[in-house]
Amino acid sequence: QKIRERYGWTDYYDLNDTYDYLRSLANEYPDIVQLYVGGTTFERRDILGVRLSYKEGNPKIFVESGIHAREWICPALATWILNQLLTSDEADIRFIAENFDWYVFPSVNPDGYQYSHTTDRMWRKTVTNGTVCNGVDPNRNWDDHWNEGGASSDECSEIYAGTGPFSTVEAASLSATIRELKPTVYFCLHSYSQLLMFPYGHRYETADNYDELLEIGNKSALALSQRYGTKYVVGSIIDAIYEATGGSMDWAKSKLGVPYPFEWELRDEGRYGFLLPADQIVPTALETLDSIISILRDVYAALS
Ligand code: PAY
Ligand code: ZN
Repeated sequence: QKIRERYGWTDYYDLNDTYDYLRSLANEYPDIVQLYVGGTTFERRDILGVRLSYKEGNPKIFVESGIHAREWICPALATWILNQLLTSDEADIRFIAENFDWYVFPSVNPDGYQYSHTTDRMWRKTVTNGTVCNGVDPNRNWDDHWNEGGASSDECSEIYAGTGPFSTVEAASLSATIRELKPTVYFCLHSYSQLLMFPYGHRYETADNYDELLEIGNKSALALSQRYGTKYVVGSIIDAIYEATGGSMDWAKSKLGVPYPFEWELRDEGRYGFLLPADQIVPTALETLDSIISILRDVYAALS
């Protein structure tokens, strides 16, 4: 059976199906969607994404989804958004589709994502052949205040930062792509906890446009809550959840100067946690898109 007949959002799909779905979009919409290889992995997979663009000269949005393997709602949400951008008639969705260039990577930790499907559903990190333990936390391996708190030098830790900044091929290669693209907006998708966060995860400084990010974030969380009453807490990573260093969003902000970075910790608050039932994919996606639209309306206004 063809992927387009098989793939949907009432179930979770593994890496091959997710990548096949991206390939099918590039086939069906060749003028709008092109495959984009964002990097490579320890097991020599591509970090595959797509560029979606309706016209020249738009500001760029980079969507980094699934950096943690077990957060399955994230790749599902990323492909759902692509489908909406391509097929929806709603004015708000057409607006964000046509006035931004989207670079969407549903699973930036593809080895880990596949491992979480085949071997260990609760896998978080990358896959490596470590000396004692497997994997690096790919959201602690970026070159910004690397391993300066909320990260670990213990190979067996869930928040193992690696042997140095960008020691993983995943973070190194993906960061090179992001540096080349220089996006205006950087979205990270994680689960769970229902938080909308922005930089920083460290305690050394606050974002240069902290007040603006907080205001945009608060409006966005309000927009998200309108549909089903889902409550999100808004704040910097260190305020909203905990200290964490060497994360991708902090790097994008401090080293690339990306003005509008946001990160969602999607549903839920812990009842199901990473094992969010598939019948919550669509409601999660709908409310999250409401919050994305709110942010992008504000960003568009701020840029014009
Ligand atoms: O930079 O995103 C950050 C730090 C916060 C996240 C992290 O630890 O990387 C938060 C956690 C995540 O999504 O990975 C939250 C979940 C519930 C967890 O695994 O602790
Ligand atoms: Zn995560």
